[in-house]
Amino acid sequence: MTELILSLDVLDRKWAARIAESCAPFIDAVKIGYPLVLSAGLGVVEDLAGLGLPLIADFKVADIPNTNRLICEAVFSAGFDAVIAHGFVGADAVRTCVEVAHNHGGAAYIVAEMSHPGATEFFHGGVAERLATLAVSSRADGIIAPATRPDRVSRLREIVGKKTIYSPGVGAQGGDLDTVARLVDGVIVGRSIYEAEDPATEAERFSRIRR
Ligand code: O7M
Repeated sequence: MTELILSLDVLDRKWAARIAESCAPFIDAVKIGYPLVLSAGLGVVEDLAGLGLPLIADFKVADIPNTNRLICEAVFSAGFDAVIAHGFVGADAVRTCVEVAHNHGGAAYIVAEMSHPGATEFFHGGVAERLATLAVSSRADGIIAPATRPDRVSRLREIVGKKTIYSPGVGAQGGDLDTVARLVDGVIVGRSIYEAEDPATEAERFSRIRR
């Protein structure tokens, strides 16, 4: 079974809650980040908490250890269940995010390689492998890897073993749902669902990967 994670990158608090509620039966978690939190405020976490689904904070945290700690403490105090952080800031900064997450009974995921075309300028090749290795040595719960490059996901799987891989880039970015679903633990889908005329119907269609 592969999880379906709804990436709720909409800007309106009520619209976000409505989409999440209608899609809830078909998804395993909700990921929100800067677009929604900066537009609607942290109160949106309270709106979504009632769904009973894990809530992932996609702030791609990337700072010195002390600032990472402050950000992650705020994330978990707000009610999130997991945080996503960048690994290129180094082991000490990553370990801080993992520590705070685990102290709160939550999870921390590290971005290993990104899905957009420009990602190959820096994140690609050996760098992504090193970031995945860092995620393992830092005891992170898993990595983020690109649905747009299934071959790279397979390569990164060799490094992280049974650790969780969550993968964005399906649909709007061109990644193929069924191909990537076989390789990862969860697929992150945004626009293909929340921009659909009927998001719940689309979420149900995507939810075939959960079987
Ligand atoms: O399905 P989309 O393209 O509308 O949305 C994808 C979401 O995943 C969106 O929130 C992106 O910011 C995020 N994402 C990527 O698209 N590519 C990446 O490499 C990494 C992420 C991400 O979630 O990082 C944690």
